[in-house]
Amino acid sequence: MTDVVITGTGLYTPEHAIDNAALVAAFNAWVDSENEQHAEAIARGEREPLVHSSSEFIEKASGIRSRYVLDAAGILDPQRMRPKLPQRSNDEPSIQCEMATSAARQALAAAKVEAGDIELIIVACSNLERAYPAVAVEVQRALGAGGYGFDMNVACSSATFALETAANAIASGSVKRALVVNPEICSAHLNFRDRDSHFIFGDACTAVVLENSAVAVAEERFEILGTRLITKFSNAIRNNAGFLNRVTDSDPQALDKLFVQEGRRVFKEVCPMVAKLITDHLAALELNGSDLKRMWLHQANKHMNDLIARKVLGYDPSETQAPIILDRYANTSSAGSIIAFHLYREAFEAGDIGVICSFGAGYSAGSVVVRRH
Ligand code: CO8
Repeated sequence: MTDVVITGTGLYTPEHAIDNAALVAAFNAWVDSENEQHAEAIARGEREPLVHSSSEFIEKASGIRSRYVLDAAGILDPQRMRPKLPQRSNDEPSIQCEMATSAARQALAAAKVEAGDIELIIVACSNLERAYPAVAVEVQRALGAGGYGFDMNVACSSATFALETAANAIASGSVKRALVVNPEICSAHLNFRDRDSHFIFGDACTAVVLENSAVAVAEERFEILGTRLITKFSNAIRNNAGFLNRVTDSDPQALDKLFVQEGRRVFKEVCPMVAKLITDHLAALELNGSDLKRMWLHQANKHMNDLIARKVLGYDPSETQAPIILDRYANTSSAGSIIAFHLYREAFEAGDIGVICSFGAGYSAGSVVVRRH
């Protein structure tokens, strides 16, 4: 049986950050201007006034304090409230390719692997900036990698689904080295005028190098003990943007073409599903919660992570057992659990076990159990 190891990770963080206070100030300025514009209709009772957002609510309900984004100015302009990312020509690198190569170069350096030795690239994320050619093939050329590449989308679970796909390609012998990248531009598909969700997402890109252990040279490596994936259809998180918008004669600017969710329902339905997935996966590997030194969980909501970790471990996790990065990154969709893995694996010694777990729209969830060599 071929052992598959993770030998390097990388993280691209955009330069711009928006804290809750700045985000809420822009949102509230827009609310005030809308209410002023419709003051007469509101006074006649024909229209409900819009309500302010609040930094205190955001931090208390989600644990988010700030987020990184590709363009802050466009989001914070109450007349615009969406990032401004100018269209590039076909001869320029795409935005996701740039994010991906930045994170990938770090991961390759950590793994001590030359780009030319990568035989498979999977670009896995919630939103791809075009239909084709695949961003992964562009990344392959930009890095000078060999083999083949393809894109995949399983929303927030894209990273763990791609890790399983890459690990299987290595285990079957079809490739020796693979690269998984997660360029998430969540700010482009977020409705910054929706009080319930305007604070949830940020942008980032992560990268992971996986290798057949027989060819790996990096000192720090994590053996993949097993992967397990589940999906269960739900409309509670949905985005109807798609190539048929043009021909269904629906409004491509309508709000259902952006991220929409029933947050409380997602919380209630997803937490038990994820805790069961991890617990069952550990049992299949003849492990249990007490064998886990760390849980690198998807970063959507601090209370969700605390609840899932408590269900799996049997007690309240410490900050080091289930690290939180969403306070400064917010929800970066599929990149979240990998950012946690990238930033928080200090003090991991040979034999220590952890789980990388992502979950989200679909519903979908993936568990990747790893052991430090
Ligand atoms: N400011 C002040 N008050 C507010 C605000 C606000 N901004 N928003 C809501 N409130 C009020 C509500 O009006 C309500 O008031 P009342 O009680 O008087 O009716 C009260 O606060 C409570 O509202 P909620 O019940 O909505 O609040 P919750 O406690 O449920 O918290 C959360 C909301 C934080 C959204 C929470 O429900 C949550 O985090 N849920 C889980 C979300 C989740 O995990 N989603 C997964 C999404 S990720 C994914 O898979 C998609 C990937 C695609 C990425 C694409 C990028 C765009």
